[in-house]
Amino acid sequence: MSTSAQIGVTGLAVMGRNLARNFARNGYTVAVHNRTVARTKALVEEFGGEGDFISAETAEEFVAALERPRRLVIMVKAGGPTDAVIEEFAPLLEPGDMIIDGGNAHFADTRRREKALREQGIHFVGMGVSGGEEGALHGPSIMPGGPKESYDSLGPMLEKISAKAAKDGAPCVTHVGPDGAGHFVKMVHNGIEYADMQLIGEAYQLLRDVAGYSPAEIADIFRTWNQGRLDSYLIEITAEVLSHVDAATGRPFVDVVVDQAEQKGTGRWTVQIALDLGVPVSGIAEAVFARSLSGHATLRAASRGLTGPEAAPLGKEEAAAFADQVEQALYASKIVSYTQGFHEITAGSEEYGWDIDLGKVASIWRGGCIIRAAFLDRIRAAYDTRADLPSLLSDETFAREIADAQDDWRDVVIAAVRQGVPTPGFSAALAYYDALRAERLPAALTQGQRDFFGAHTYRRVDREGAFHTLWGGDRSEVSA
Ligand code: NBP
Repeated sequence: MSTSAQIGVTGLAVMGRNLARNFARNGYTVAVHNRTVARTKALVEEFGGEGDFISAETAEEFVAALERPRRLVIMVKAGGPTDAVIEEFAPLLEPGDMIIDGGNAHFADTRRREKALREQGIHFVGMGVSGGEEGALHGPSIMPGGPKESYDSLGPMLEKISAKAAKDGAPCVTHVGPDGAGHFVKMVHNGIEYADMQLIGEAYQLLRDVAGYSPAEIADIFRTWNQGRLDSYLIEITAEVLSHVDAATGRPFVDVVVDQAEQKGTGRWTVQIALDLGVPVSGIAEAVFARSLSGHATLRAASRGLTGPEAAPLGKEEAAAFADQVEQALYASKIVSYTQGFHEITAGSEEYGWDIDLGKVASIWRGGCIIRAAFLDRIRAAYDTRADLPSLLSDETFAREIADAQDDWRDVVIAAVRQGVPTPGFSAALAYYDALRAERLPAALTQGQRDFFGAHTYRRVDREGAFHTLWGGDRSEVSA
């Protein structure tokens, strides 16, 4: 047993405990600490055999157990508790030591904390961790931000405990960028996760209501899709959930679960920040709103009597053909939601001067995290080919795939609208695609209206400058 630890973890609920075990299983000596001492004791009693742990009951003991420069990971509830823990430990640390916040912090909090600790010479690393408790134990996708020099010392340890991409064994961790970059990227990851799940949900609903398949049949369809370009963790677990039968009733599990989902934390932040940055993340926003709508039980009950088309399930052959079309629509919509998510990362990177490497971001999401997907290799390849790609849709391969998918994508949205199946994700993705490729948008009319009611001025297509039309007078145009 060593007397000094290479890393320490404070906050030993599910995430912290498993992260500490992961470090220990990888040969590091880990100091462990928790506000309530019982959790520390339980960890060492249950899992002490997995590696070298140094158990600390007080903050002073914990800090004393760490080799220098100290690496201290905080895994407590995000928000006030994280500030409380930083306030407790920072005075005990020395310049050059590192505080690593692995919680789900808002990136603005991370920026604030990094700035304050930098003034004390302490390196603060805001570290996004994805993959839940299983990931924390067996290998998460890790998105650390903070000073580059801290990564020189911390990176090799993170590379050891992180997930490894199935394709090439590369560690799913990289130094994302300064201060809040890591937590920002983790936030957008979660936003994309919301969109992915919404699109999968819409595909399921269409296969059920329009094609007339049972959950078990739909599970088989998802299994087939998982062999192709949609190969991903979320498609895989969707098949598992859909094929599960409720033991108590013998009914499909999905039919006995209340159809109300929560929307909180990072998914919502992704949309709020996108609004601040002026980035259209309509697919992610629709996913957040769809969850929000699902939770309005009273409103939904009051609206059930509203009229709409009756579902008329397709015949067997038509259903199979429709399922193929839904795969196309799902894939095309997925490309759009990743396009939007990467746009938000680009905008954040520009706004805060983070210089984020988008190809690397795609690369570290290939293992450990919820959105891990074969598809991310293609995104990485797109950014490797051209680092300044204006949008994923500008990549030749993705553009061609969307071109191939689009007739089916449109047919699916038409079928959904005709049959009254809500597909806000598919529809928003298609509208985004059509808006981007449009020669002219009605924003010109919007500008005319704004100039009419508020003299907000407009620009012209044929001349530089700002102009105003004298709407209340002779309607002549003046330079503004
Ligand atoms: P929780 O988010 O449930 O937090 C519980 C931990 O926070 C306990 O160790 C608790 O100590 C500690 N804590 C609290 Br609450 N207030 C404290 C305070 N004022 N001072 C010191 N410690 C305090 O734990 P979790 O689910 O393991 O998540 C940890 C972090 O990881 C969170 O930020 C979470 O958002 C993030 N995260 C979670 C997941 C996931 O799948 N769960 C995934 C990715 C990231 P106590 O034992 O004394 O009460």
